[in-house]
Amino acid sequence: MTASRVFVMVALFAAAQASSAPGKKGITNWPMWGGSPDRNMVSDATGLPSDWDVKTGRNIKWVAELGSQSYGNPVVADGVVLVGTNNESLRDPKQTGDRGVLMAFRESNGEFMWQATYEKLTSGRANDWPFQGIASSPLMLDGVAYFVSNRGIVHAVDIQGFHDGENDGPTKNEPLQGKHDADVIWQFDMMEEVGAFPHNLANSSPVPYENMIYVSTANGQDESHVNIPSPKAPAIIALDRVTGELIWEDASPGDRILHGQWSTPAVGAIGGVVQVVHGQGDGWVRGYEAKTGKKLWEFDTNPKDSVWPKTRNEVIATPVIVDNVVYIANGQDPEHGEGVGHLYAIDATKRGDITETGRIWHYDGATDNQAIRRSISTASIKDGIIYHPDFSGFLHALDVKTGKRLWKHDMFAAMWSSTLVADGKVYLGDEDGDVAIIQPGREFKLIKEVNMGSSVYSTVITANGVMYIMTRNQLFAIQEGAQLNR
Ligand SMILES: [Ca+2]
Ligand SMILES: [Ca+2]
Repeated sequence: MTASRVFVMVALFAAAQASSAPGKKGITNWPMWGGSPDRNMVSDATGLPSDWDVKTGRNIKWVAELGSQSYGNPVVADGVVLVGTNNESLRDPKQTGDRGVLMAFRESNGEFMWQATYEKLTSGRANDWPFQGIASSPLMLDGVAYFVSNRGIVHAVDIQGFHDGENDGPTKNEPLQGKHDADVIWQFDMMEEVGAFPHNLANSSPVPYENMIYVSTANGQDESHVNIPSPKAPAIIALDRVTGELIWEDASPGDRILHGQWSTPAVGAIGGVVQVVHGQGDGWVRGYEAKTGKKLWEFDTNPKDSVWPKTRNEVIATPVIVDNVVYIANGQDPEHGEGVGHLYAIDATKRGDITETGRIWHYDGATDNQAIRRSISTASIKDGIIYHPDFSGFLHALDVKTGKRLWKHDMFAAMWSSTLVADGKVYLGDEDGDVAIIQPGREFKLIKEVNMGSSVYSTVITANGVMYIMTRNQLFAIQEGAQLNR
């Protein structure tokens, strides 16, 4: 990565953002969780398959082997695909044991390029759950990938690694500098620098605006599930993406964190103000002025009479911003099982406590047993319809203006993943490894269901005409007309 290339990429990204209006997304790159800062899980890609076969290799372009558990959703830019996984598919005998791993593959053929690996924290499952690997979906921007490791460290690394023949800085003293090692640019340790105490695992997916990236700290309870060791540590931070320096932070949840903080932030222009919107560990969603970190509004996603953990939930899902409205569901750690959930449309042009004033609609699992259950999934909004999965295995399609249910589909398996709406199809994977392909619209119609042979906790993405689906242990590149010889 050279300086001149950075400037070219900055200009290109500015142009891409200016035209980030619907119509371009996912046709070329998919450089972050949700494909764009608004996190809306839609793509305008065309020519995507509605059928493939992992056994015969029909419509499969390539397959890459991952660890045994993979939660860092794929992203694609600059000819490189990045995923987060664990170290159970050992690629370097010098880097053994339980580690979080970020793997880079060549987009064209799935060839392994490089990896960044991180030993587990010695504090164990309180901060860094065994074998969970890297759960952050990276942000790829201007030749740099930003992600959060299992050690609660925000890393900036060169997307091309050492394949460009340069050690990019400021960090130049990497202990491993082989072709298959990561070229680190900078790192920011959230435990050391802002006192964050990640509960079970740090997982945030960074989101950009201008010179900044925004990251959730995962700050939460200790293993007692009673004590919050670091109530003054921020829930969200803004870092300078060139230097890695802290620009602003906010610790609104304080000692009211219910459990952990695993929601990832979104960015969008709302009523003329660019906001960062973040679901936090006290069950509230908050909007900040992106530039300054000034808190603009806050919204409680739980009824006032709800009680943790039975009926009161945290926010793990990512907020989605479309036309000045924020869409968010609440839920709980999958370890807590099923329960009632809540899905909201929030008018984020309002200010202050907008729990009442900002509520456009509320799709309520507490009063309507047909409505949403606890959810950790992110919405897709397209053509006046919001598609939203829940952890109990139901996909809900609602009118986006009224919040009224159009249909509900039972996948008969837990869902950690989110929908992708693209090319006249809704793609959705579940814990049984089934990927449903559904016709978008006001009436339910199943086109096809394909089994991937292993659980799908990831969300389907698209880039350059290819779909990517990550199972627990493999990454599939899926393309109409491709044939993988097996
Ligand atoms: Ca380099
Ligand atoms: Ca370096």
